[in-house]
Amino acid sequence: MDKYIEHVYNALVEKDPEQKVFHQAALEVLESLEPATKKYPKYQEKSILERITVPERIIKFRVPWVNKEGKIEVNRGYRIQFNSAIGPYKGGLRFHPTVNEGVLKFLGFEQIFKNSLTGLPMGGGKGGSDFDPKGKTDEEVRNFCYSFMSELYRHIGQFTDVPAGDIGVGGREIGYLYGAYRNITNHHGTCVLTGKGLPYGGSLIRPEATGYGCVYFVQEMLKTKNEEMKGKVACISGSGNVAQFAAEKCLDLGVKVVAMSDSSGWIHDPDGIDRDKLAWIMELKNVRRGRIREYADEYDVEYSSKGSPWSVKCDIALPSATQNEVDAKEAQALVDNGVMAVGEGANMPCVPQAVEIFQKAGVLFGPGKAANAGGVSVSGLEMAQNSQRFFWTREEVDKRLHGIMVNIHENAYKTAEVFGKKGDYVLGANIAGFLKVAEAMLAMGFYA
Ligand code: NDP
Ligand code: 2IT
Repeated sequence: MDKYIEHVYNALVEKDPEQKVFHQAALEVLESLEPATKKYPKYQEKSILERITVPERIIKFRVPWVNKEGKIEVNRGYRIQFNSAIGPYKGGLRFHPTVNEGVLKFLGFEQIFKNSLTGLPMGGGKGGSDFDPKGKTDEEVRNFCYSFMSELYRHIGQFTDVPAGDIGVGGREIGYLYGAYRNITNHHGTCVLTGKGLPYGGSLIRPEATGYGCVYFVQEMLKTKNEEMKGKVACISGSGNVAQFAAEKCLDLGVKVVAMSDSSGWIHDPDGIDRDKLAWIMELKNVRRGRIREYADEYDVEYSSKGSPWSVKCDIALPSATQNEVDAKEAQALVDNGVMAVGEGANMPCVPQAVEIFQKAGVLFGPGKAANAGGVSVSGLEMAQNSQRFFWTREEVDKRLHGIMVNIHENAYKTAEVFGKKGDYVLGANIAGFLKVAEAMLAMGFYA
């Protein structure tokens, strides 16, 4: 490893030794930036890597709320305002028991480069809580969201920081959070959150955007090998927001989806999850809030709580659940079964060894910060529509989303080529995302 990169990485580990998942994300980015920092010494001279790896601000607060027994529970709340060189902080809120400062620093750090790749003026941020919405009543979730917002409201705003959803934060939670914001501040705040419901300022296609965008990105990767989506077989992990709409776009493009999962297990449907079955899954997950195991009972297919969907033979794998869900063994199984393309719907779902296995085997590998950038892109489009006090049609938003994903692909592909690593989308996306932010930081002097 280059001395400068090593120095920056070691400092991060030394400062916060327990933040393993953040170190992992930082190392991947730092290693791939080496050709850029060698080519442009100004980044080292102006300490850009030292600055970009430390959040501008971390807000950490207690969230007391009342459960259904009337007892007060307390969770931790966070907002990591990582980098605002190219625009207001932008990124989701995650509600999951595994949330801590290190997890949110990893996600906020990724978001800087992802948001830069979209071409829209958005900085990087992330937030959330170790609150677990699973199994809670609507009232409990609402109580929690109100309390969470009663601190967060003073740190956000259309020109400051614009949160959205992530794991455990979907339409229901955004509704409660927005309601709390309005109630506390007595104004609508133009665009203080994205992923809003349509009746109160949301954008068409925002719920679909991450999944659709991921499939558009894979489609672009396949084109570089003169391959098309039609007729391919896909495995998708997760059955939440990203997974559901990745599956829907696969169906639109003639791809057969044979596996999906949740945190308890996975189903294998060799006949394919068709539109009716997908609608059933959406109702199961978004309304009844049930488990994917119920699909196996309903459609008489195989369910397993052991292993993962990655043992099923497929052409396209779309890990869309959570970080580090695809290990080296699973990556090897996918390669042995002839996988052609992997698109990370989730943030960093493949461990570094898995990425290496895919790349060595010549599998097209689309890293999350490029492949799943569709969600935050349409969040940016939601902000644009809100600022105009106007809305665009479904077709208009989808066309813009598609255009953005094509651009991100081209940018990552060409950047990798320029830096001598043709086909390496990890390096291409990291450098392309970095250059814009670094130039903005240089232009603004050392406060940025
Ligand atoms: P959801 O909460 O809607 O769905 C998450 C899915 O992943 C569920 O099926 C969940 O299962 C599963 N899951 C969560 N944690 C684990 C775990 N530890 N092990 C196995 N499965 C797990 O979240 P999203 O679909 O919004 O997010 C999925 C991924 O996509 C995350 O990595 C997120 O950061 C990323 N992402 C999301 C974007 C968005 O716009 N929503 C944009 C870009 C990236 P269960 O229900 O059992 O918990
Ligand atoms: O990881 C992500 O890009 C998101 N959760 C979406 C962020 C957003 O602001 O829409």
